[in-house]
Amino acid sequence: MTASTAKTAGKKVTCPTCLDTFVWDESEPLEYSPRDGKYEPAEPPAAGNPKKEEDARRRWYVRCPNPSHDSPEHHLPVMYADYDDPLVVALVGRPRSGKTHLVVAMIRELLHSAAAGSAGLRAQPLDFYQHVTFKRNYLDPFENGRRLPGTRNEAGTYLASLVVECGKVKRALVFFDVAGEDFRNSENTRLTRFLVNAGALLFVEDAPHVFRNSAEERDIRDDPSLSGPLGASNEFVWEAVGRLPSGGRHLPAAIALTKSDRLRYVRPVDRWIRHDPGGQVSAEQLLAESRDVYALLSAGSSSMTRLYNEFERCTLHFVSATGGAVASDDRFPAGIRPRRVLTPLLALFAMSGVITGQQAERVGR
Ligand SMILES: Nc1nc2c(ncn2[C@@H]2O[C@H](COP(=O)(O)OP(=O)(O)OP(=O)(O)O)[C@@H](O)[C@H]2O)c(=O)[nH]1
Ligand SMILES: [Mg+2]
Ligand SMILES: [Zn+2]
Repeated sequence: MTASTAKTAGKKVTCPTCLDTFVWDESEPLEYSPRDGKYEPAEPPAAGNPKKEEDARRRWYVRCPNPSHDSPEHHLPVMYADYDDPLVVALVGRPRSGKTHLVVAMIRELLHSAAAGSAGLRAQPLDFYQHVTFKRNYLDPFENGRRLPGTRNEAGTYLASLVVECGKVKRALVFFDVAGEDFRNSENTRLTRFLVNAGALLFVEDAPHVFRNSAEERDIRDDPSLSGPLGASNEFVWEAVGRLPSGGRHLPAAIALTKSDRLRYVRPVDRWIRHDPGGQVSAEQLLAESRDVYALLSAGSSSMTRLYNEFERCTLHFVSATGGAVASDDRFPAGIRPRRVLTPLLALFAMSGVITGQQAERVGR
């Protein structure tokens, strides 16, 4: 038994995939073989050298016992047990609102940007092999300016898992991003049961959808990439909120008005969207931005302003995942230029105790 094995023995963990809680047992570690796509019993490391044992353990997995037997076989990296239960970041928003592009842009900045570093954050993938797949399917195409497809997640699993460190805080993170349509699917509620474990909520609304009275309106209405009637009430969001534990109003919430590049000639969006605050966490700036988004939304989308009023700690944001619209060949013609995408995530981190300090304490209040 390695030192870490002893530390985690008997620990209760909640699985990010099936969300069952069970007693951790890594006495039969597995190793993943990317060639066969299989998990096989791990070679025991050379005994007596704790460094080698630790290094071997980094590549080990355990099979989730899934006590409720409701999910296909799945595995957890053994490192998972070294952390507290993860912060489950739940994306919620209507179909085609821009959830997937936004969360991919966020994770990209969290992992690789200087801005994340300047906020004191260090993030890395929790599961090496899963990350290879995530990178191939999402990060790389996004980076190369390709439009990401609409979400079809029949398993209801998380999109990505990371470990984030900030000062003394070390926390696993999992991001759930289902198809907007799934929030209205009352037949298969398994797809949205992650909401029961949500620790932070990222509501996504698209700017063109709620902004009706601009000169751009006709242009927006004719855009085939934007479905649904303008200004329609957001039943997707309310279905989701209805499933949150104890009403969910105590959970940290950020509302991202994405595709704000479409409003870049509209005041005061132009001012916000031109400037990216990077890793800065300023309670005053977040409040000023929230006020401006609120004022703009109160004309069109009562759902979002109502969320802001009802949630105890909530911030509102202008963001753009791509910096511009997609062209007919499913590419972003000028490549991707995300704007302010890290800010809602930093606000959520501040409200959920990943980022600490006096400023963080005041965010969203
Ligand atoms: N102009 C602009 N368009 C965007 C932006 N982000 C996404 N889009 C467009 O909006 C479409 C929908 O974005 P998605 O991220 O797939 O939306 P979603 O909410 O994940 O959709 P579902 O998975 O179907 O629920 C994309 O195909 C893009 O064409 C943005 O920041 N700016
Ligand atoms: Mg999606
Ligand atoms: Zn599980």
